[in-house]
Amino acid sequence: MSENPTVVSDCNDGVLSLTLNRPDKLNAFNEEMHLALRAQIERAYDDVSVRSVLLTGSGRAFCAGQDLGDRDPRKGGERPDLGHTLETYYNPTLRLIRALEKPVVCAVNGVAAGAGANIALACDIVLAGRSAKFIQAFSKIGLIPDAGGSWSLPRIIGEPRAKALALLAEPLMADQAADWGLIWKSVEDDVLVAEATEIAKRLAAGPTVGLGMTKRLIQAASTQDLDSQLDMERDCQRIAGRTDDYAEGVTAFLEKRPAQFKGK
Ligand code: T3D
Repeated sequence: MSENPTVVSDCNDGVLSLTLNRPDKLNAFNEEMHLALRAQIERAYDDVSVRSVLLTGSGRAFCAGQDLGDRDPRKGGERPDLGHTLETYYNPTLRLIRALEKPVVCAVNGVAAGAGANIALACDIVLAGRSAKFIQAFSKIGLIPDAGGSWSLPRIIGEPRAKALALLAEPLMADQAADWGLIWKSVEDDVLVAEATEIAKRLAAGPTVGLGMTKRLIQAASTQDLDSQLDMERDCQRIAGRTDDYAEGVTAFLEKRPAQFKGK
């Protein structure tokens, strides 16, 4: 491992903790950090000991989006193909987070701007420190909301708020983000990581197969009709009903004791 990794990882109690780690750049994404984050999420797919993921940032920010130092027009040369960089870096990571059938908890520890905000919003349970803010910073530099923002924002908070945030690029404080239902909750800064870790641990001790399918079902609901959703529930419940964790959950209920799920 590099001496100063751009993503610090640690796996404990079934939780893969990932910390974006370029604090002097407010954890803005360079190529190395893109690849490191993606590799860690791929690890979460492959490693059965990982049963939830916790994503946060080091220092005073969560993430300031793309590293604009790498996009400096004053350096000359051809104008960049940003479609290519989305296709190569952001989009695969966004797709991986959404498709991972394990819960991803995000602890937004400070400002989340541009793609940094939208990566946070792609996670399954998002907590933010009270001083954190979300900024759809794109319009300030002539870009459009990416990293899934143009899709997730109107779905979560509706067109009027999505448009105002994206067009004006005004910061949205954590409390208001929680009031609008953009995130799960806002908590005091000094308890953020502890609360998020607690949630990630609880999920890691849960019935992983059922939790994964629950995530898939809820995500599918926004793009399919009720009949398709009912069919999908039937198919997923069939699988859930055959897991060891379901047998354990029912047995534990009948024996009046806490269930000991194994994630199988
Ligand atoms: O390019 C593509 O591949 C397409 C994809 C694009 C995706 C995107 O994310 S586009 C949007 C990029 N992000 C932004 O536009 C946000 C830029 N940053 C800011 O607006 C502000 O820094 C913040 C609002 C996030 C925080 O403001 P503040 O006042 O708390 O901090 P600061 O003083 O502006 O920043 C502190 C340092 O971080 C500073 O460095 P210095 O002067 O101390 O050496 C600043 O330059 C650096 N920094 C912050 N954001 C970025 C960054 N350096 C590089 N890239 C950044 N995005």
